[in-house]
Amino acid sequence: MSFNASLANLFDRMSAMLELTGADRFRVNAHAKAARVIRDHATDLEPIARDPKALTAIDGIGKGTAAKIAEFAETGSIAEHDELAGRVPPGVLEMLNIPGLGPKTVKLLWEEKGIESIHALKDAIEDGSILDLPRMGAKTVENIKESIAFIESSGKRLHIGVAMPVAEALVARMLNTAGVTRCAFAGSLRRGKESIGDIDVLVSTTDPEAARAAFCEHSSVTKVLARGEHKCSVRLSLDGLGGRFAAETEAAIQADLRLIPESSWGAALMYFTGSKEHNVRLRERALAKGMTLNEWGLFPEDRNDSTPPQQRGVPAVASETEASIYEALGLPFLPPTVREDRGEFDLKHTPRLIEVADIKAELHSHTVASDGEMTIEESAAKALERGFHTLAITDHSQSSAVANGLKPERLREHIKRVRAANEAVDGITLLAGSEVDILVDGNLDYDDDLLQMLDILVASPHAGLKARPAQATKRLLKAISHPLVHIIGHPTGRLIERRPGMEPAMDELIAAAIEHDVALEINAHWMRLDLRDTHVRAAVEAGCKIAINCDVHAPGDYDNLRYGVLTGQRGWLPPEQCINTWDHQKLHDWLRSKR
Ligand code: DGT
Ligand code: CA
Ligand code: CA
Ligand code: ZN
Repeated sequence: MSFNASLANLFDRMSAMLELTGADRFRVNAHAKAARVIRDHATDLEPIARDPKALTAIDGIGKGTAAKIAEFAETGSIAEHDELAGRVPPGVLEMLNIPGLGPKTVKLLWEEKGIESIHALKDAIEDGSILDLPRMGAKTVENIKESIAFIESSGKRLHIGVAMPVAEALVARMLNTAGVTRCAFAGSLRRGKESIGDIDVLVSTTDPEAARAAFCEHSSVTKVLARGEHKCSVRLSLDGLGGRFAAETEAAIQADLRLIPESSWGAALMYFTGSKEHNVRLRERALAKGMTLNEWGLFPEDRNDSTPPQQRGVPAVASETEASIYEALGLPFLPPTVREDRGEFDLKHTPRLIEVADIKAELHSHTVASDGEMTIEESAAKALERGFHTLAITDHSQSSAVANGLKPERLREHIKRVRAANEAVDGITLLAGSEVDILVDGNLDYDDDLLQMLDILVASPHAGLKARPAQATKRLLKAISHPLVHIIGHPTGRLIERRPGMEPAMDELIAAAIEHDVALEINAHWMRLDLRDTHVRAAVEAGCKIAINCDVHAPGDYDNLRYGVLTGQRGWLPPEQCINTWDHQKLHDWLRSKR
């Protein structure tokens, strides 16, 4: 694990342990915030760990946090953490992973019943002794039991590419149900996160019972976890859904349906879209303006009443649309993909972020010549359907033997074939390129005279992805500085939830990419999404060119584009900074400038 990731985990654990030991809110939140800032930081903090000035210059890191980072770099641990860990048994911390079980309840179980592990919790449920606790009814206990079973059976987050089609099918089904006037998904999925804990669906309807039935009684539902007046929760089977990689690890997902009065639609959509951190900031802002924000609406504040305003018939200042609430709070409309409390509250206008419709070229694709499923012509037809003006054919290079990489002789032949296909096909320009392996030493996988013949060169790391960060940085910097390289493909080589990939110094790569006029790729495949959102953000701020490519192997891969675009949006990517949005002339001028 990287320095940043280990450190962030420690801060997360400290925050949880502080909460469990009854520390004040402020300390709990400060540690959680530090964890988030460290995890999201695009560059390795280790080199500056002993430099308090450099650390506190980072937004969200104060003196106290900086001292703990230095301590961790120095000793490999943090005394405060070890002290807390001496007081909180690890099994108690583990109980926090059970969905629906918050710190308050875990604390109660621990202090009142001496329950110190999930195992002990299961025993207390089995023998019924858990029911002695205040506010612990049979229903609550049943839910906890279900949740334990759920984390024991899966517990994993789902790839966005698996969850999205399921959510869209759900929404379509609800919209086809009698009485339904509105339906949308919210949560992390609407924010376009790379992985999804559960699917959150909101619905407005004149026939609540029909909506509940449509949601809970569908054939894909394997278990109804709750069927209440305002909220239903189900577990869905994903058999047959989700594409190439889904089946083995991702068999089930939970989905929640919330029934929302139409007049509160905007407020509910805002609340359940999150992120939680964004919501906290919104509520603070409302309070500062003398108002109260909740999932029902934005209300004038009247502190002398403890009943929520909507229950007293207080008219909302705004509630029907998200835009009206942002406006009443003095904010521009903030797109869901930026709602992470990562600086969006400083925006003066709604940012124009990249959209799928902006993309005009695919610059990374494979054909039957290496490990793709389509011929050059078949892939070109798909790209044409999407309205692209350019498709780059970039089959694998010789070292990628498992992917049937092309030996120099075959590449020469292939270049001729692409050029001939380009002559034969109307309406689109086909480029003869290659996805050239960046070898472990940073050299490229063909000689320069052969590389020079290519219209476009995507250089990607495929092997040796466990290299130490310094090694990885050196390797990638060498490729970036190669004068014939246009794009660095999936720069870290990570696979989400399966392989961490390399952890190069992203700031150095970005600076070098700018210096050498190279674009860094967001690989749109939902297993990769590499660059990841935080890397994109750093690259965008520095002014680095970005490519969004589908790395096409099969016809359906063109449809992954939206996941790359969502990742771009989460990095605040404006269209003009993405080379795939450029018109034909501009793109080809740039490509030729490197020949
Ligand atoms: P996930 O499902 O883990 O990928 O992440 P989300 O963001 O979809 O989280 P989820 O499903 O627990 O809740 C959906 C949204 O509801 C979340 O983004 C913000 C809102 N929400 C849920 N619980 C809280 C809370 O305790 N406080 C606040 N402010 N918002 C919450
Ligand atoms: Ca969710
Ligand atoms: Ca949820
Ligand atoms: Zn590729």
